[in-house]
Amino acid sequence: MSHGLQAADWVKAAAQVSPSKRQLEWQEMEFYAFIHFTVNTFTDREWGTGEESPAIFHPSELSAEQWVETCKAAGMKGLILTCKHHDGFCLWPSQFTEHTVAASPWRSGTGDLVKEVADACREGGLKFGVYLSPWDRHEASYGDSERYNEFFLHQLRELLTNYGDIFCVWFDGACGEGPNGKRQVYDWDAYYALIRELQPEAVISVCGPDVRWCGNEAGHTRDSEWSVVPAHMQDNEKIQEQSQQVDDGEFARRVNTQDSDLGSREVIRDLGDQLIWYPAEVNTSIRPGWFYHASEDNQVKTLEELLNVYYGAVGGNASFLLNLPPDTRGLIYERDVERLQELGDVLRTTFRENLALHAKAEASETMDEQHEVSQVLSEQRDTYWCPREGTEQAWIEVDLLTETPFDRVVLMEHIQIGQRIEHFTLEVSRPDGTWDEIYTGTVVGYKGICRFPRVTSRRVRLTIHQSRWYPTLSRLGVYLSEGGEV
Ligand code: FUL
Repeated sequence: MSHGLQAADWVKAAAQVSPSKRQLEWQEMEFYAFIHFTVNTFTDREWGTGEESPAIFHPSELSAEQWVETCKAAGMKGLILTCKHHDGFCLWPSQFTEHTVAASPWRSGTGDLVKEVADACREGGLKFGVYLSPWDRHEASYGDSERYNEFFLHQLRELLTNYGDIFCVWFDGACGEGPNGKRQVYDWDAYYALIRELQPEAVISVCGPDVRWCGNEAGHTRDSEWSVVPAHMQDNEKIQEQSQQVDDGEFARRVNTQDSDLGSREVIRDLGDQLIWYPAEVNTSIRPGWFYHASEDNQVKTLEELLNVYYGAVGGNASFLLNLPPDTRGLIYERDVERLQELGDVLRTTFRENLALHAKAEASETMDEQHEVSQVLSEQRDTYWCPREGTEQAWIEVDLLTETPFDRVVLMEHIQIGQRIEHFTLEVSRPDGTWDEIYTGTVVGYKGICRFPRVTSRRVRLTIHQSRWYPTLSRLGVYLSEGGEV
């Protein structure tokens, strides 16, 4: 064992790696939108060349309010806008390039789409985030590393000072320059320092230290998504290598199955203190492409597909960033709007009533009075149950007081002090006093949503078979989805 640690010590050390305040606040958002919109919307492409004329950017009915209302109907808590995609066209009138909305006919060249969206978000109660593509196919200084870094910092400063609070700065690892293209060395440290200075609450995602890209764009989620992972996962070079490098229309569907385990004991065993809190975000589009294409109007993801990604991501210790591409009118297309409303309705109905709110709970053991097992039934976020330090196995039994039908159990760890649960089962009692296993799971983390066919029972028992040092639980909720839900 490296660093001279005993087994119990390295497990204990891993159990105590914990999130920053900004990571915690971001995690609680759970579900939020990506909006991909730029000249590509009008050229019907996924990657622009950088040579598009700003004259083509002319949405006829653009309404940021409609975007915000659609996100809210789906139950989302925030929105990230592609302020500049790889083609370099800026949705705000940047002072550092001519290639912006100011040169377009939209709002007679007086528009500022970043402002319209930021204002609509604030008005509607959504948090606002920015996507600024490091790869820029228009900007002449791209590849002249120092000059471009300066340019990029200027653009960042504009976005981080003129549009109120920003919850996320999303840096894409994608680059299609290829081996013979321009080679730009990004000054990540300078970018991060500026973000920390101007928006200290913002998380920096993907090519950044706060939020980890899940590794695919297909909506594929891991069975065991650890937030505590090896520090080398933060390596931007590696993230860029895994990111999109050719516009072949295939990348968004590809899944790399080799990296299914990023944080089990086997993976972290010899890493000593080289572990970090680096939670996952699952990003995918509601359609095959990231930008709007009329030809994809019939390929909007089904409610079932969206629910599967939602449960895999939000219910699997990750967040869900779902892309909604506005069309050439500047509106989210009717079919997508309907689908998002359906999704929000189903989620609201399912999680409206926690059937365990007035239940009675009992645990195998409890650390002290402050951590009574009844804490898991309350909706309060910062109270939690735990057994004594060093107890890795424990159980909690919840008595719903009456025979109750349900098909979802929500578990939440108190991740403020770390992620610990490694293996658990759920059982329900039969009237004759015996128990039936209905679910077996691995990690929980911030939130684990267990989905299973409807059962009717009075008691549900959670058994934690393995955890790191000692488990914590801040919530055990019991829910019933409506008949129509998958
Ligand atoms: C990719 C980009 O190349 C796509 O165009 C899109 O922005 C997606 C979110 O990231 O890597």
